[in-house]
Amino acid sequence: MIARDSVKIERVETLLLDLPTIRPHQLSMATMNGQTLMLVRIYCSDGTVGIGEGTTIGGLAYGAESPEGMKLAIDTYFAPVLIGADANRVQALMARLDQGIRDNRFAKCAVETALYDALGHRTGLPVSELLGGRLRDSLPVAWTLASGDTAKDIAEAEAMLAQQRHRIFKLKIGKRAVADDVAHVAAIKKALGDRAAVRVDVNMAWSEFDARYGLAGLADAGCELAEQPVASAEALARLTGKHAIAVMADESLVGPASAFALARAGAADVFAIKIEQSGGLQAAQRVAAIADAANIQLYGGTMLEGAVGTMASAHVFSTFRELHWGTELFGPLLLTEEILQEPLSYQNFELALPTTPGLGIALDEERVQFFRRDK
Ligand code: MUC
Ligand code: MG
Repeated sequence: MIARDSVKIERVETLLLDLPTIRPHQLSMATMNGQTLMLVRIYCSDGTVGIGEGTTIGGLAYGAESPEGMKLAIDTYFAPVLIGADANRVQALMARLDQGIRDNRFAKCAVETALYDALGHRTGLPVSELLGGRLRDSLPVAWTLASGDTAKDIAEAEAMLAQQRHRIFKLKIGKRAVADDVAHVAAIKKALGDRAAVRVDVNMAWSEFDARYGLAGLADAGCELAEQPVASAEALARLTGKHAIAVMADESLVGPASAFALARAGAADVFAIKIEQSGGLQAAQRVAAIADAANIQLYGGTMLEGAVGTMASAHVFSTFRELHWGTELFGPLLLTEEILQEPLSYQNFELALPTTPGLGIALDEERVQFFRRDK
């Protein structure tokens, strides 16, 4: 069935869900004990409903948008642009939103996800097909070790290997002295050996001087990749290619223009592409195109989204030609509660992509209402 051009957007609904995490998740800038999902639902005149999600990490600790702020922005500024508009013209709608609303990349991503989900239900196609077509049906998924304790992290990694859930581990460092962090990473790599890949995320915590020393130590310890060791793109450029460890940009990568600047400066071996940081699904594909042109390898990143944002990311990442470093789409596994009718499928170290229309997931409405903040 071809999408009809008379379908209008009738209603936009936003809600906040507070869900606990399975353990405290320690990053250099925040410790998370829970995650807030901002869900958006777009109701269309043909009866289709699309869902999207916005999240962040540690309130305003990671980026300029909070879940509460996304909700307010969508209710007040996005909804009047969307209501009455043609629901089939996703590109045109996103262009209109970009024209009238500056930044707000996370909120735009949530809305674009909902528009594509609805379009998928209308046309019978998965979101990955609407985005040009997938190249893979499942994606490797890394797990983040961030308990703050070396022995606990090793035990957690062993459990993940035994369950065949993850064999790539990203260690959150940057809170302790550099030498202590290097020792922590070395102990974990030594315990896991060739059974697992070990990478780190410093979340910008190091000075350039710290990084010169830290990257050398990490490379010696067998750590294969360091994500955003320093804050500035200039310092990233000076560090890239200096040690036998790949340097990946995360916080510096905030959409296509930044991707172009990083590529031109030679500031990373790898891009951690996140759909929210990019400003949406198509924007993430534009970032991937710039990486492709610059021979920069790709990693599918997360803002610790729940199931909706995770599946939107998976559909986008499945369309990338190259995905050398896999993904970290484990967000739903960090939460204690399920909000889908059918949980996502994590098996044999990979996340499976549904072949059903839209995102291919359905919310469990009772659970959504139960965890809703503003009942
Ligand atoms: C980040 O900085 O990459 C991704 C995985 C994780 O544990 O935290 C996020 C944020
Ligand atoms: Mg990161």
